[in-house]
Amino acid sequence: MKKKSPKNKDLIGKQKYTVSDSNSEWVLYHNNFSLCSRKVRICLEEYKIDYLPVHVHIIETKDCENLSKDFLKINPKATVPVLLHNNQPIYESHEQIRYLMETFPNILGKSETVDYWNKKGSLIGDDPVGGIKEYAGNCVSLLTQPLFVSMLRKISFLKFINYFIKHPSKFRALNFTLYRVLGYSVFKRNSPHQRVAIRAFESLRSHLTSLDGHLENKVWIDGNKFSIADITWMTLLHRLDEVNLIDLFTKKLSNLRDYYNRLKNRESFSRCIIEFNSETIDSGTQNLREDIQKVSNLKQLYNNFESSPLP
Ligand SMILES: N[C@@H](CCC(=O)N[C@@H](CS)C(=O)NCC(=O)O)C(=O)O
Repeated sequence: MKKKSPKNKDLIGKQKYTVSDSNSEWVLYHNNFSLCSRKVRICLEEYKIDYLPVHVHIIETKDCENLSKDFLKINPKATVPVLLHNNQPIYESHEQIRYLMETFPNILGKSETVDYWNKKGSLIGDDPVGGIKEYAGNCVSLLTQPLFVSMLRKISFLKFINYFIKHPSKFRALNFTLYRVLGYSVFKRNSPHQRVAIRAFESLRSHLTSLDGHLENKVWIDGNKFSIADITWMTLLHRLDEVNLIDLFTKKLSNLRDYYNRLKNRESFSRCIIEFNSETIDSGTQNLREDIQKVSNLKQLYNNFESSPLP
């Protein structure tokens, strides 16, 4: 096996070296809850590609398997998903999807519209705050913070010591440690986390309003043809459902609401999102729903969303 341990922190796209000696042509290192993993799983399903799934726990789902020596050889940045094609890694979910589109150009439609909305739905960069005006994926990632708090509550403090020491992104590790230590009080009035969440909410509302306008008289983003852009937005809208924001966003956006209902009826939605749900995910989302009603810092954050002025 040709092997080289990658060092570069900015690994993006397909690499020339191999990181495993699997017999499967396609291997996906993924996590059941991770939004980017869901996106690539759905893509592989829609393309009908046979692949070997390798589940990797991340701290919010139980453990830090992504920080193990073995996984760091697969991805030194410690993130999922990682797609291997003939054992060569492809990093970053939007690159993995682009690679699939280029490898199988005739399966899902491609057009400027698809590119535009797919890019708009992406999560780009290590710090999501920078890209909220451009990317809805970055906004959704920031609006997931309350769910992270809810899910991390059950994880022991001891695991966070290992997490903080080993994680290659100290910024990310610090944030997650704060969620565990401070709980929902990270969102208290005028805190940086509260301000960022409100900015993300407002930017996302503007992205969703544009999408709602675009969807007028359309079944899918590119008209009648289901595309990669629909996969991207399927995962984003579902995440907004998980954080109890979908009704608030779609209340006045009926095209978007109907579109999300169509997405939920798609087989890949059940097979790649719902069937991968776990007790941790279900109890995290359920507890968040209850906490929004009763935990003051969280309740106040959601009240702020509701009363935030329209652009
Ligand atoms: N931009 C990356 C983001 C990947 C990412 O942040 N993955 C998260 C899960 S959604 C992760 O691996 N988290 C684990 C950790 O950082 O410890 C992509 O699109 O693949």
